[in-house]
Amino acid sequence: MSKPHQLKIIEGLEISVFADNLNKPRMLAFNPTGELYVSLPKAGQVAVLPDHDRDGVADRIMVFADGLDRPHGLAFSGDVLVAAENRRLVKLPDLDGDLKADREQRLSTDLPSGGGHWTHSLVIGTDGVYYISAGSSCNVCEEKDPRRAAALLIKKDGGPAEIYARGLRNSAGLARHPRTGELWASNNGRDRLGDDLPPEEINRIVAGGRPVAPAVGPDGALYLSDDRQGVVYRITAKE
Ligand SMILES: [Ca+2]
Ligand SMILES: [Ca+2]
Repeated sequence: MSKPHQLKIIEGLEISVFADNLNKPRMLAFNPTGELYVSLPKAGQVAVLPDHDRDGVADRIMVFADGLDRPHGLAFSGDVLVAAENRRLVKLPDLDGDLKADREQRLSTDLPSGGGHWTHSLVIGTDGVYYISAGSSCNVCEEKDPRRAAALLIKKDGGPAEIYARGLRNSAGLARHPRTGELWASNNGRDRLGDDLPPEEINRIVAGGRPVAPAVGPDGALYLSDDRQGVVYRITAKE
């Protein structure tokens, strides 16, 4: 485990551990009935963290899907979980609602992979299309593959990944504006200059032009994953 770091939180908010002992947890997504899903790329799994007694702590950690290739981005299309793996985009329907995926439906096998920045984040547009981040293949270089350092688009019914926006070195965080539907993307800058350099940016992606992601729960709390500590935190307003 890497060195623990000090968490800082602004006045008036409270942070607590929602779930721990997770293997490098990354992206979070809530299903329509309020269960939290987390991707565990190193384990090749997606886990679900139900909190049915609503005490602000996950009741247990359940494996929802296993044997995946570095699943990272998660999003719900209705009540069906969609996961962006290293090369593939897959739907993982849970037909009987037992919090275990029953089958795998392939949407695309066209995600660029190899080199650095293998994580693909995922957002589903209001029109059902899939927006997927594809980071650069290297730290600081002239990127040769035009589909790297980009946001990609896959049509609702699946198929090839087209370029949607360029000039995004590594957009680990993608989000859709709840009212306008516009895509917003964090951009992680170059490595090895320390934690504070270069200053990072958040981009609003305009059509034709451009944390680890948090998730808001049905209880109004904010949930954040910390892959270095293996923890999902829950943030609420102080009573
Ligand atoms: Ca609980
Ligand atoms: Ca099931």
